[in-house]
Amino acid sequence: STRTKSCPNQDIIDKVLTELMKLHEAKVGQEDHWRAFSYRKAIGALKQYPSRIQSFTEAKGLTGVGEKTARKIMEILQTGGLRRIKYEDTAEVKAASLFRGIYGVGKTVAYQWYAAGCRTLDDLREGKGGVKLSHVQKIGLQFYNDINDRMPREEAKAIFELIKLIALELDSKLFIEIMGSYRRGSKDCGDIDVLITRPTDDGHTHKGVLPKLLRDLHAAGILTEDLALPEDPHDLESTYRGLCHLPHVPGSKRRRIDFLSVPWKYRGGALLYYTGNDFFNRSMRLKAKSMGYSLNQRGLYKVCRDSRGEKFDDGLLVASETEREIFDILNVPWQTPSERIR
Ligand code: DCP
Ligand code: MG
Ligand code: MN
Repeated sequence: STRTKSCPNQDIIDKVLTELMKLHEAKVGQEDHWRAFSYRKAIGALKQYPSRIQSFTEAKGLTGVGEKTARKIMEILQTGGLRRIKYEDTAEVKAASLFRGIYGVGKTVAYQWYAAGCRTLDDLREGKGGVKLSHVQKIGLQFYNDINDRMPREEAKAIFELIKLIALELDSKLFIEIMGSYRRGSKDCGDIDVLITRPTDDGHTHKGVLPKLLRDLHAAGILTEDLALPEDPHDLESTYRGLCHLPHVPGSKRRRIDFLSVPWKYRGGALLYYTGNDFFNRSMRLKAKSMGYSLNQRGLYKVCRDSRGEKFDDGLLVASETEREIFDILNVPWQTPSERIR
Protein backbone atom coordinates (compact mmCIF):
# COMPACT_ATOMS: atom_id res chain seq x y z
CA SER A 1 0.00 0.00 0.00
CA THR A 2 1.03 3.64 -0.33
CA ARG A 3 1.40 4.02 3.39
CA THR A 4 3.99 1.27 3.75
CA LYS A 5 5.87 2.43 0.62
CA SER A 6 6.53 5.80 2.16
CA CYS A 7 8.00 4.28 5.29
CA PRO A 8 11.72 5.14 5.47
CA ASN A 9 12.53 1.88 7.25
CA GLN A 10 10.44 -0.38 5.04
CA ASP A 11 13.40 -2.46 3.85
CA ILE A 12 14.20 -3.39 7.42
CA ILE A 13 10.62 -4.34 8.09
CA ASP A 14 10.14 -6.29 4.85
CA LYS A 15 13.33 -8.10 4.26
CA VAL A 16 14.34 -9.09 7.66
CA LEU A 17 12.00 -8.65 10.58
CA THR A 18 9.02 -10.15 8.79
CA GLU A 19 11.23 -13.03 7.71
CA LEU A 20 12.26 -13.60 11.27
CA MET A 21 8.75 -13.29 12.53
CA LYS A 22 7.61 -16.00 10.13
CA LEU A 23 10.48 -18.22 11.16
CA HIS A 24 9.61 -17.88 14.77
CA GLU A 25 5.89 -18.27 14.23
CA ALA A 26 6.56 -21.58 12.53
CA LYS A 27 8.00 -22.95 15.74
CA VAL A 28 5.92 -24.15 18.63
CA GLY A 29 7.84 -23.15 21.75
CA GLN A 30 6.49 -20.57 24.15
CA GLU A 31 9.68 -18.53 23.96
CA ASP A 32 9.52 -18.42 20.15
CA HIS A 33 5.98 -17.26 20.43
CA TRP A 34 7.09 -14.37 22.62
CA ARG A 35 9.99 -13.58 20.35
CA ALA A 36 7.62 -13.42 17.39
CA PHE A 37 5.38 -11.17 19.45
CA SER A 38 8.25 -8.80 20.25
CA TYR A 39 9.25 -8.64 16.56
CA ARG A 40 5.69 -7.77 15.68
CA LYS A 41 5.79 -4.94 18.23
CA ALA A 42 9.09 -3.72 16.78
CA ILE A 43 7.65 -3.77 13.27
CA GLY A 44 4.70 -1.73 14.49
CA ALA A 45 7.10 0.84 15.96
CA LEU A 46 9.23 0.97 12.80
CA LYS A 47 6.14 1.53 10.67
CA GLN A 48 5.27 4.58 12.73
CA TYR A 49 8.76 6.03 12.72
CA PRO A 50 9.05 9.05 10.37
CA SER A 51 12.76 8.92 9.48
CA ARG A 52 15.46 6.46 8.56
CA ILE A 53 16.94 4.78 11.64
CA GLN A 54 20.58 5.84 11.93
CA SER A 55 21.91 4.45 15.17
CA PHE A 56 21.55 1.80 17.85
CA THR A 57 20.37 4.40 20.36
CA GLU A 58 17.76 5.63 17.94
CA ALA A 59 16.51 2.09 17.32
CA LYS A 60 16.42 1.29 21.02
CA GLY A 61 14.50 4.49 21.68
CA LEU A 62 11.48 3.10 19.83
CA THR A 63 8.65 1.80 21.97
CA GLY A 64 8.63 -1.98 21.69
CA VAL A 65 12.26 -2.22 20.58
CA GLY A 66 14.54 -3.75 23.16
CA GLU A 67 18.28 -4.19 23.31
CA LYS A 68 18.36 -7.38 21.22
CA THR A 69 16.04 -6.17 18.51
CA ALA A 70 17.93 -2.88 18.29
CA ARG A 71 21.15 -4.80 17.79
CA LYS A 72 19.55 -6.74 14.95
CA ILE A 73 18.32 -3.55 13.33
CA MET A 74 21.88 -2.21 13.40
CA GLU A 75 23.14 -5.41 11.86
CA ILE A 76 20.67 -5.01 9.00
CA LEU A 77 21.72 -1.41 8.43
CA GLN A 78 25.39 -2.30 8.38
CA THR A 79 25.33 -5.50 6.38
CA GLY A 80 22.06 -5.39 4.50
CA GLY A 81 21.18 -8.81 5.89
CA LEU A 82 20.94 -10.74 9.09
CA ARG A 83 23.27 -13.48 10.15
CA ARG A 84 20.59 -15.27 12.09
CA ILE A 85 18.62 -16.03 8.94
CA LYS A 86 21.54 -17.73 7.22
CA TYR A 87 22.32 -19.78 10.27
CA GLU A 88 18.74 -20.51 11.25
CA ASP A 89 18.92 -24.20 10.34
CA THR A 90 22.57 -24.75 10.83
CA ALA A 91 25.34 -24.83 13.40
CA GLU A 92 24.08 -22.09 15.70
CA VAL A 93 20.53 -23.38 16.00
CA LYS A 94 21.65 -26.99 16.23
CA ALA A 95 24.06 -26.27 19.08
CA ALA A 96 21.59 -24.00 20.86
CA SER A 97 18.81 -26.58 20.78
CA LEU A 98 21.23 -29.25 22.00
CA PHE A 99 22.25 -26.99 24.90
CA ARG A 100 18.66 -26.12 25.72
CA GLY A 101 18.11 -29.79 26.47
CA ILE A 102 20.16 -29.22 29.61
CA TYR A 103 17.83 -28.67 32.54
CA GLY A 104 17.46 -24.96 33.32
CA VAL A 105 19.23 -23.71 30.18
CA GLY A 106 17.32 -21.18 28.10
CA LYS A 107 17.94 -19.51 24.79
CA THR A 108 20.23 -16.78 26.11
CA VAL A 109 22.68 -19.10 27.85
CA ALA A 110 22.58 -21.56 24.95
CA TYR A 111 23.59 -18.85 22.45
CA GLN A 112 26.23 -17.50 24.84
CA TRP A 113 27.83 -20.95 24.92
CA TYR A 114 27.68 -21.14 21.14
CA ALA A 115 29.29 -17.71 20.93
CA ALA A 116 32.03 -18.95 23.29
CA GLY A 117 32.83 -21.67 20.76
CA CYS A 118 31.01 -24.67 22.23
CA ARG A 119 29.26 -27.00 19.78
CA THR A 120 28.84 -30.29 21.65
CA LEU A 121 28.01 -31.49 25.16
CA ASP A 122 31.63 -32.60 25.49
CA ASP A 123 32.74 -29.03 24.72
CA LEU A 124 30.67 -27.93 27.72
CA ARG A 125 32.08 -30.71 29.89
CA GLU A 126 35.57 -29.56 29.03
CA GLY A 127 34.71 -25.92 29.70
CA LYS A 128 35.67 -24.90 26.16
CA GLY A 129 35.81 -21.13 25.64
CA GLY A 130 35.90 -20.61 29.39
CA VAL A 131 32.30 -21.77 29.81
CA LYS A 132 31.43 -22.48 33.44
CA LEU A 133 28.42 -24.59 34.40
CA SER A 134 26.33 -24.07 37.52
CA HIS A 135 25.73 -26.99 39.88
CA VAL A 136 22.27 -27.55 38.44
CA GLN A 137 23.52 -27.33 34.84
CA LYS A 138 26.13 -29.99 35.65
CA ILE A 139 23.37 -32.31 36.87
CA GLY A 140 21.37 -31.49 33.74
CA LEU A 141 24.38 -32.38 31.62
CA GLN A 142 25.20 -35.56 33.56
CA PHE A 143 21.68 -36.95 33.14
CA TYR A 144 21.01 -35.32 29.78
CA ASN A 145 19.50 -38.40 28.11
CA ASP A 146 17.44 -39.47 31.10
CA ILE A 147 15.97 -36.02 31.66
CA ASN A 148 15.04 -35.61 28.01
CA ASP A 149 13.31 -38.96 27.97
CA ARG A 150 9.66 -39.45 28.92
CA MET A 151 8.80 -42.19 31.40
CA PRO A 152 6.09 -44.79 30.90
CA ARG A 153 2.99 -44.06 32.94
CA GLU A 154 3.57 -47.27 34.92
CA GLU A 155 6.94 -46.04 36.10
CA ALA A 156 5.48 -42.73 37.29
CA LYS A 157 2.83 -44.71 39.15
CA ALA A 158 5.38 -47.03 40.78
CA ILE A 159 7.54 -44.13 41.96
CA PHE A 160 4.52 -42.22 43.22
CA GLU A 161 3.20 -45.23 45.18
CA LEU A 162 6.52 -45.47 47.04
CA ILE A 163 6.44 -41.74 47.76
CA LYS A 164 2.85 -41.85 48.97
CA LEU A 165 3.62 -44.62 51.47
CA ILE A 166 6.51 -42.65 52.92
CA ALA A 167 4.45 -39.44 53.03
CA LEU A 168 1.56 -41.09 54.84
CA GLU A 169 3.98 -42.53 57.36
CA LEU A 170 4.93 -38.95 58.24
CA ASP A 171 1.30 -37.90 58.56
CA SER A 172 -1.57 -40.23 57.75
CA LYS A 173 -3.89 -37.29 57.07
CA LEU A 174 -1.82 -35.84 54.24
CA PHE A 175 -3.51 -35.39 50.87
CA ILE A 176 -1.02 -36.39 48.19
CA GLU A 177 -1.88 -36.65 44.51
CA ILE A 178 -0.16 -36.75 41.10
CA MET A 179 -1.17 -33.97 38.77
CA GLY A 180 0.20 -32.98 35.32
CA SER A 181 0.15 -35.33 32.35
CA TYR A 182 -0.22 -38.38 34.60
CA ARG A 183 -3.53 -37.18 35.98
CA ARG A 184 -4.68 -36.40 32.44
CA GLY A 185 -4.12 -40.08 31.69
CA SER A 186 -1.10 -39.70 29.39
CA LYS A 187 0.64 -42.95 28.56
CA ASP A 188 4.00 -41.30 29.13
CA CYS A 189 5.06 -38.43 31.37
CA GLY A 190 7.85 -35.86 31.15
CA ASP A 191 7.97 -35.62 34.92
CA ILE A 192 5.99 -36.45 38.06
CA ASP A 193 4.00 -33.51 39.48
CA VAL A 194 3.02 -34.13 43.10
CA LEU A 195 0.55 -32.06 45.12
CA ILE A 196 0.78 -32.10 48.90
CA THR A 197 -1.68 -30.57 51.33
CA ARG A 198 -3.65 -31.53 54.44
CA PRO A 199 -7.12 -30.92 55.85
CA THR A 200 -7.08 -28.57 58.81
CA ASP A 201 -10.27 -29.66 60.59
CA ASP A 202 -8.27 -31.20 63.46
CA GLY A 203 -6.32 -27.99 63.93
CA HIS A 204 -3.17 -29.28 62.25
CA THR A 205 -1.54 -28.44 58.91
CA HIS A 206 1.24 -29.89 56.74
CA LYS A 207 3.64 -27.20 57.98
CA GLY A 208 7.19 -28.56 57.84
CA VAL A 209 6.21 -31.85 56.21
CA LEU A 210 7.85 -31.22 52.83
CA PRO A 211 11.44 -30.96 54.14
CA LYS A 212 10.93 -34.13 56.22
CA LEU A 213 9.50 -35.92 53.21
CA LEU A 214 12.42 -34.83 51.04
CA ARG A 215 14.83 -36.11 53.71
CA ASP A 216 13.07 -39.49 53.90
CA LEU A 217 12.87 -39.83 50.12
CA HIS A 218 16.60 -39.21 49.83
CA ALA A 219 17.22 -41.77 52.59
CA ALA A 220 15.04 -44.31 50.74
CA GLY A 221 17.09 -43.75 47.59
CA ILE A 222 14.09 -42.40 45.67
CA LEU A 223 15.25 -38.80 45.39
CA THR A 224 18.71 -38.65 43.86
CA GLU A 225 19.53 -34.99 43.06
CA ASP A 226 17.98 -31.68 44.11
CA LEU A 227 17.46 -29.02 41.45
CA ALA A 228 15.52 -26.40 43.40
CA LEU A 229 14.75 -26.56 47.11
CA PRO A 230 11.75 -24.90 48.79
CA GLU A 231 12.50 -21.25 49.52
CA ASP A 232 11.01 -21.31 52.98
CA PRO A 233 10.67 -24.93 54.12
CA HIS A 234 8.14 -23.97 56.77
CA ASP A 235 5.82 -22.18 54.40
CA LEU A 236 2.57 -24.05 53.74
CA GLU A 237 3.01 -23.08 50.11
CA SER A 238 6.27 -24.24 48.59
CA THR A 239 7.83 -26.02 45.66
CA TYR A 240 10.64 -28.48 45.10
CA ARG A 241 12.24 -29.71 41.88
CA GLY A 242 14.55 -32.65 41.65
CA LEU A 243 15.46 -35.99 40.13
CA CYS A 244 14.28 -39.37 41.34
CA HIS A 245 14.36 -42.99 40.26
CA LEU A 246 13.00 -46.38 41.16
CA PRO A 247 15.39 -47.57 43.86
CA HIS A 248 16.71 -51.14 43.80
CA VAL A 249 16.02 -51.45 40.08
CA PRO A 250 19.34 -51.80 38.27
CA GLY A 251 19.67 -49.27 35.47
CA SER A 252 16.53 -47.34 36.38
CA LYS A 253 16.64 -43.91 34.79
CA ARG A 254 16.67 -40.54 36.51
CA ARG A 255 13.24 -38.93 36.27
CA ARG A 256 12.18 -35.33 36.88
CA ILE A 257 9.92 -34.72 39.84
CA ASP A 258 8.16 -31.60 41.13
CA PHE A 259 6.53 -31.26 44.52
CA LEU A 260 4.05 -28.54 45.21
CA SER A 261 2.61 -27.98 48.65
CA VAL A 262 -0.32 -25.62 49.13
CA PRO A 263 -2.62 -24.55 51.95
CA TRP A 264 -5.66 -26.84 52.11
CA LYS A 265 -8.06 -24.17 50.92
CA TYR A 266 -6.17 -23.68 47.64
CA ARG A 267 -6.14 -27.36 46.68
CA GLY A 268 -8.80 -27.02 43.96
CA GLY A 269 -7.04 -24.10 42.31
CA ALA A 270 -3.71 -25.93 42.50
CA LEU A 271 -5.14 -29.18 41.12
CA LEU A 272 -6.73 -27.32 38.25
CA TYR A 273 -3.59 -25.39 37.37
CA TYR A 274 -1.03 -28.19 37.70
CA THR A 275 -3.22 -30.74 35.93
CA GLY A 276 -3.24 -28.55 32.83
CA ASN A 277 -2.66 -28.95 30.07
CA ASP A 278 -1.28 -25.51 29.39
CA PHE A 279 -3.66 -24.89 26.45
CA PHE A 280 -6.62 -25.79 28.61
CA ASN A 281 -5.28 -23.51 31.35
CA ARG A 282 -4.90 -20.65 28.91
CA SER A 283 -8.49 -20.95 27.72
CA MET A 284 -9.78 -21.15 31.31
CA ARG A 285 -7.81 -18.03 32.21
CA LEU A 286 -9.19 -16.19 29.18
CA LYS A 287 -12.73 -17.26 30.06
CA ALA A 288 -12.17 -16.07 33.63
CA LYS A 289 -10.81 -12.75 32.42
CA SER A 290 -13.74 -12.19 30.08
CA MET A 291 -16.08 -12.62 33.06
CA GLY A 292 -14.26 -10.21 35.37
CA TYR A 293 -12.26 -12.86 37.21
CA SER A 294 -8.63 -13.80 37.43
CA LEU A 295 -7.57 -17.45 37.61
CA ASN A 296 -4.22 -18.54 38.99
CA GLN A 297 -2.67 -21.57 40.72
CA ARG A 298 -4.47 -20.68 43.95
CA GLY A 299 -7.95 -20.21 42.62
CA LEU A 300 -10.48 -17.91 41.06
CA TYR A 301 -10.52 -14.23 42.08
CA LYS A 302 -13.08 -11.53 41.38
CA VAL A 303 -11.11 -8.50 40.20
CA CYS A 304 -11.67 -4.91 39.24
CA ARG A 305 -9.98 -3.84 36.02
CA ASP A 306 -9.50 -0.38 34.58
CA SER A 307 -10.45 0.50 31.00
CA ARG A 308 -7.14 -0.91 29.74
CA GLY A 309 -7.85 -4.28 31.36
CA GLU A 310 -5.21 -3.83 34.06
CA LYS A 311 -6.09 -5.21 37.47
CA PHE A 312 -6.47 -2.75 40.35
CA ASP A 313 -5.50 -5.36 42.95
CA ASP A 314 -5.30 -9.12 43.53
CA GLY A 315 -9.06 -9.29 43.92
CA LEU A 316 -11.32 -11.35 46.14
CA LEU A 317 -10.98 -15.13 46.29
CA VAL A 318 -14.29 -16.68 45.15
CA ALA A 319 -13.40 -20.35 44.52
CA SER A 320 -10.35 -22.48 45.29
CA GLU A 321 -11.33 -25.58 47.26
CA THR A 322 -12.52 -27.75 44.40
CA GLU A 323 -12.02 -27.76 40.66
CA ARG A 324 -15.74 -28.17 40.15
CA GLU A 325 -16.73 -24.87 41.78
CA ILE A 326 -14.29 -23.07 39.50
CA PHE A 327 -15.82 -24.73 36.41
CA ASP A 328 -19.30 -23.88 37.72
CA ILE A 329 -18.66 -20.20 38.35
CA LEU A 330 -17.01 -19.86 34.93
CA ASN A 331 -19.99 -21.62 33.34
CA VAL A 332 -17.70 -24.19 31.76
CA PRO A 333 -19.14 -27.71 31.51
CA TRP A 334 -17.19 -30.12 33.72
CA GLN A 335 -14.27 -31.81 32.01
CA THR A 336 -12.45 -34.76 33.53
CA PRO A 337 -8.64 -34.40 33.60
CA SER A 338 -8.25 -36.63 30.54
CA GLU A 339 -10.55 -34.30 28.59
CA ARG A 340 -8.43 -31.21 29.35
CA ILE A 341 -6.20 -31.62 26.34
CA ARG A 342 -6.88 -28.52 24.22
N1 DCP B 1 1.63 -25.23 33.56
C1 DCP B 1 1.13 -24.11 32.89
N2 DCP B 1 1.98 -23.23 32.31
C2 DCP B 1 3.30 -23.43 32.36
C3 DCP B 1 3.84 -24.55 33.01
C4 DCP B 1 2.96 -25.44 33.60
O1 DCP B 1 -0.08 -23.92 32.84
N3 DCP B 1 4.12 -22.55 31.78
C5 DCP B 1 0.70 -26.18 34.17
C6 DCP B 1 0.03 -26.99 33.08
C7 DCP B 1 0.82 -28.27 33.08
C8 DCP B 1 1.16 -28.41 34.55
O2 DCP B 1 1.38 -27.09 35.00
O3 DCP B 1 0.02 -29.33 32.59
C9 DCP B 1 2.33 -29.30 34.81
O4 DCP B 1 3.46 -28.83 34.12
P1 DCP B 1 4.44 -29.83 33.38
O5 DCP B 1 5.50 -29.01 32.76
O6 DCP B 1 4.90 -30.89 34.31
O7 DCP B 1 3.58 -30.42 32.17
P2 DCP B 1 2.72 -31.73 32.01
O8 DCP B 1 2.72 -32.53 33.27
O9 DCP B 1 1.40 -31.33 31.48
O10 DCP B 1 3.46 -32.52 30.86
P3 DCP B 1 4.78 -33.44 31.00
O11 DCP B 1 4.35 -34.86 30.80
O12 DCP B 1 5.66 -33.00 29.89
O13 DCP B 1 5.37 -33.20 32.34
MG1 MG C 1 4.47 -32.96 34.26
MN1 MN D 1 6.23 -30.58 36.15
